[in-house]
Amino acid sequence: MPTNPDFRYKEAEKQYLQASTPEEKLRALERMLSLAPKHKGAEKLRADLKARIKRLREKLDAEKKKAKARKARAIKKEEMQALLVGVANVGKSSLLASLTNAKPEISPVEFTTQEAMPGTLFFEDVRIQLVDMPPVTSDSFDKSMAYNTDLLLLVITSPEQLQEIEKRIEKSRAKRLVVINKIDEISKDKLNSMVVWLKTKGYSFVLVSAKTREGLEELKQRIWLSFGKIRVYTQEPGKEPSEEPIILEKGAVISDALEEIREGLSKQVKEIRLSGPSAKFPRQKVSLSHELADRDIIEFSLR
Ligand SMILES: Nc1nc2c(ncn2[C@@H]2O[C@H](COP(=O)(O)OP(=O)(O)O)[C@@H](O)[C@H]2O)c(=O)[nH]1
Ligand SMILES: [Mg+2]
Repeated sequence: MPTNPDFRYKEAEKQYLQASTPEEKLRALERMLSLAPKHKGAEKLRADLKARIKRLREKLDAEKKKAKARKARAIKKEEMQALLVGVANVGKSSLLASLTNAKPEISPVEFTTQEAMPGTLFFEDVRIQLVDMPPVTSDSFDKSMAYNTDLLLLVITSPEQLQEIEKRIEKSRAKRLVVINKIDEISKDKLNSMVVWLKTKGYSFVLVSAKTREGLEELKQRIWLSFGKIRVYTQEPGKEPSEEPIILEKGAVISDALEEIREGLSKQVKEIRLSGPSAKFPRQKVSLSHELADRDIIEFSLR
């Protein structure tokens, strides 16, 4: 095995040139420094290596910090989540600002939104997580979020944009609701032809203007309905119904509601009385298998 320091230095230099990651580059540079000649004539070489090592270390540290921050900001999906997706400048951020408590940056400059931003939409006793997304055409658009969400709000101002969006999210199984925004500045003719086209394509859609707020109440309603869930309230004998409903899938029965409150609760109830849309009359006595409807009120006593 050759022990010639000059030969080993050349080997390390070769590793440096062939390195495929910054980490490998850094290791090779450190090795080069340890093998570099120590005499006075090589001072400049050693100083140069040290400077390159320092720069690379700083770059790696900065990248690590960024990755960590990105992870910390990752949005935790709530029970009901809808994403605002679309190309640049269609008014996604404006819609988030109009529908929720969030304060995103809104601007006519394209690609203003670089990162997903969540807000909470309060609608008739329920809270829905609404997320403003970077444009689908940008690198910062996180496809995995589109695959894991419940509802995609496809925000468009012209029909071609819909194909542009679908190309990028076609594999997502989430429900879709098309939101045509800026109806305050779209001509009647263009709007009519868009409506006809969406109908033939079988899309559900809503017409809105984030600017004039036209259609926003209907949009909220349609968002809630898209989840296909029901709200059920509980009531203790002689008291007011609960303010926060239990959210259940359509088709849920009384025992589902009780188990949602506390595991095992359905085995402890003595008597159940039901009021609301699915009851024949207020405080009707029902069994655990009674199918619930939106806005039902359950009253129960324990054994
Ligand atoms: N006329 C009109 N302009 C809108 C409407 N919604 C948003 N804008 C404007 O369109 C531009 C882009 O809005 P922004 O919400 O940042 O779009 P994003 O890129 O999709 O998030 C801004 O100048 C908004 O003021 C709308 O309903 N009508
Ligand atoms: Mg935006």
